Amino acid sequence: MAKGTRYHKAYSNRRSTQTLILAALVMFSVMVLMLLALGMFSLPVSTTPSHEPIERTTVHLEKDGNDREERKQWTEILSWEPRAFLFHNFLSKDECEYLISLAKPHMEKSTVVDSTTGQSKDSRVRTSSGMFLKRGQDKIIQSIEKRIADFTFIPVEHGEGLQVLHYEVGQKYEPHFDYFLDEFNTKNGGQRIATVLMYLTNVEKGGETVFPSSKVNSSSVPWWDELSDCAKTGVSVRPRMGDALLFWSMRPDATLDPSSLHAGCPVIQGNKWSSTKWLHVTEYKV
Ligand SMILES: O=C(O)CCC(=O)C(=O)O
Repeated sequence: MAKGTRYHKAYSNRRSTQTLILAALVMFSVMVLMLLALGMFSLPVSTTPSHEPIERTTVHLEKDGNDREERKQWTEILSWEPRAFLFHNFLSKDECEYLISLAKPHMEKSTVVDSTTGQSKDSRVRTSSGMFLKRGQDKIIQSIEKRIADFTFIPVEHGEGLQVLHYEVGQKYEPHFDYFLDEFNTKNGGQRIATVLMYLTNVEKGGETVFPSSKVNSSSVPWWDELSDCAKTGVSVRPRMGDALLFWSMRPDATLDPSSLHAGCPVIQGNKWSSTKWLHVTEYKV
């Protein structure tokens, strides 16, 4: 009998310990769920870009005269807010020089779009000179435009003609958005969804493209001291011949992304040549 009582006591002690552990686990889970719901606690999700370069296979490009050229290409994730990526060695040296030679005889003072009328106007915000090439103008342009479509997954037909820009010492493009806030400019092709900015020359000092509202800051990069002051807020890209910067003016949910605010910093030393491809949501008629 005494043996039976001891067994019963030990059994019920074990049961109550198990019940206590179970109750504690349930209470802990409820607390975690409540904190998650209140936004006071978050699970460890990485929101910063990895900065891990994504290797791409080396491309073999067929040049005029069946000459083959090899370039090592890789993509760097610069920022997720805005979504910005740098594609190294996107253009060959020959392609960069070709774009400059096509544009050079036709350069004119750059303009900006008037947000009330949608018309081009002269501005002190943008002091470079530039010109537009025709979409599909020749075989080399067609091959660059096809590469842009492959890289962005946006069809060639959604792109405006390439714009070639030239900045001399002191010239710049102040912070602005590439998306439109007027109805006039969205009639053809809808909103601008993304921009591909290709650097056609190196720049000795300054001339960086900067995203001042980016959540990421370039302060950890080894070349921080070489950046001009203008490029030290947010994330910035130093112009390197052949590299292409892709950034999105719209978020994946199709809303406009104000973190895509960007600027071309003043050139301090040297010359900056670049080429811009603006891509629209639907077909852009040329
Ligand atoms: O030249 C740059 O770095 C910026 C150019 C730019 O913002 C543009 O063409 O929209």
